[in-house]
Amino acid sequence: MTPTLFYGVPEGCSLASIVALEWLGAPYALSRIVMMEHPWPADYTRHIHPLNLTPAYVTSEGAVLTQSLAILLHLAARQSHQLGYPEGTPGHDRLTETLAYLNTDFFAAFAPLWTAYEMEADPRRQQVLRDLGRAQAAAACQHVDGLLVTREWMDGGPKKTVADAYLAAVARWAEYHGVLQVEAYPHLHAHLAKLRADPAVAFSHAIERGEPVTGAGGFQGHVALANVVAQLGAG
Ligand SMILES: N[C@@H](CCC(=O)N[C@@H](CS)C(=O)NCC(=O)O)C(=O)O
Repeated sequence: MTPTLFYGVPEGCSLASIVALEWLGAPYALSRIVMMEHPWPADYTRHIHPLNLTPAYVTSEGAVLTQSLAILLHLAARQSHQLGYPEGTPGHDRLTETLAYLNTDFFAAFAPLWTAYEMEADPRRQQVLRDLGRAQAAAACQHVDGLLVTREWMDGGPKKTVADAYLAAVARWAEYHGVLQVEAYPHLHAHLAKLRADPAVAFSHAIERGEPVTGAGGFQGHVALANVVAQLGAG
């Protein structure tokens, strides 16, 4: 079957997996989840992701893979490690270290902001969470800014990798929540500008916005959850 990525809007970390698929250029399909529309489809919970999160990726063999880290490392190994490095090499170690940091500490810095975002109106608690989120996000952006002083790409290697795709997906949250000016972190700002100018990143943003897209050739269109479940042969 055509590998299929379930991505979430708005502003999902799943953007990283769309970018990576687009960079690879091999055939893939997308399936869209509007994350604020509750409840999520029962079939998604039952057959795709029991935790009701995006992304989730169905491989060409019909295996369902969840967690950005697993999906991105799976994609990084494709096509002679176009977006990563062979296991057992220093490049692979540095990439996993970078991705692990971004997927845990960096991602978690924004958790209070997302909690405030989804909270029923309670201005006092929302403000506490936003203040905490601002401080955590600022420290995380400062750290990445420091790493990028000497790095051309996010993992410090000589080529773009899935770590750059993931950074493009999650670092944008600083501005989305209106708590930081990324210009205050000049190396991070420049790196994000470089990534935003990349056709695959622009394509992925257009996909999220529901706009017509022209990709690099791999994108085979959107598929409905029911069709994916039917192809899995799930009962
Ligand atoms: N550890 C998971 C986290 C996934 C996650 O939190 N996804 C968010 C979007 S970035 C989501 O689906 N949220 C759904 C919701 O909040 O209802 C991963 O890295 O894939």
